[in-house]
Amino acid sequence: MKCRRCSKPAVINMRQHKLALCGDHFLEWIPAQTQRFIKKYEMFGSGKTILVAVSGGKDSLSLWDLLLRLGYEAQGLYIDLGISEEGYSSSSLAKVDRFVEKREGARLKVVDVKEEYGKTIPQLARERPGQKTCSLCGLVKRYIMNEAALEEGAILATGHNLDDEAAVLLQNVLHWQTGYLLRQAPVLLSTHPRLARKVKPFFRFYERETAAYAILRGIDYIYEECPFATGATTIFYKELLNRLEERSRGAKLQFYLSFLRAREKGLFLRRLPPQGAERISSVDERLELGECERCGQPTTAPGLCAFCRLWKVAEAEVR
Ligand code: Q46
Ligand code: ZN
Ligand code: ZN
Repeated sequence: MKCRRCSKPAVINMRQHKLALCGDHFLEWIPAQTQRFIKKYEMFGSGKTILVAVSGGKDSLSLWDLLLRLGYEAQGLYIDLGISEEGYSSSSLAKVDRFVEKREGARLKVVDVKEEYGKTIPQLARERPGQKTCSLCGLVKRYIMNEAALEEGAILATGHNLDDEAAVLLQNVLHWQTGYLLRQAPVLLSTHPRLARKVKPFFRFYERETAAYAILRGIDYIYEECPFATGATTIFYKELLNRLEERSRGAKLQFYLSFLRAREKGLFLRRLPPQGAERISSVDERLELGECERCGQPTTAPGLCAFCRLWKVAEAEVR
């Protein structure tokens, strides 16, 4: 197969776009597309600080690399979860450190969960056999990412790709999780002074495209999945979607883009009973956001937010 732009041998064929490209043209195409998505979805403008949450994997490191190349003020955030199983956390941090060493001016902030809060994620999970490790970990990561972005006065960017987003969408649709569907978007606005704006500039790229970018750019990333990811339901949904994609070119992209269009048209808005004048409100709007008594982050629960409740119980157990 030949490159559509120069007829050299193609290194990637993106069937959903009917576009095959050689390495050089692919390395031009990815940044141009990313820039287009940043503008189209009004993610951020130049002059803003972007905090890229990096795990050592291909998506997040590629995103950081690309934003730096595009000239954005992009800093990295690595959360050390203390996963010693298969040396996961230390190997992933080593990849991030290598990445930083090679890029002059790249600034990295590291938050060590054990140092900050007293326990690693596996320790925390072992004490709560009824809860899934990934749910605990997700809660901790989301909280730390938000705090770090607020501290830096930055917009938080994550490397989620289309395969990640479509898998979560499928999961949410199968359970008709309207609350989650309402909050699933490439841009999450800051709806409270203690909530950072969150963006996903890679959300329209297939996973194989971000992997190809990392390889062609010579980015050394951690190939192994986190040991706790084995058997995770998202992996199963990704496989299902890949089977669908094999049968129907572009199915994953269409699934997600059609969802965004439906969301924009108000499919997930709920009409409330008239109060004076009838009005339409989102499910989110109806949730009263209070502030956590301990950390001040917005929460729908009275008293402490879920993160502070988690660590308060952990502290009580230590005593
Ligand atoms: S790091 Fe954490 Fe993931 Fe590992 S424990 Fe689960 S959520 S799988 S992206
Ligand atoms: Zn070419
Ligand atoms: Zn709190």
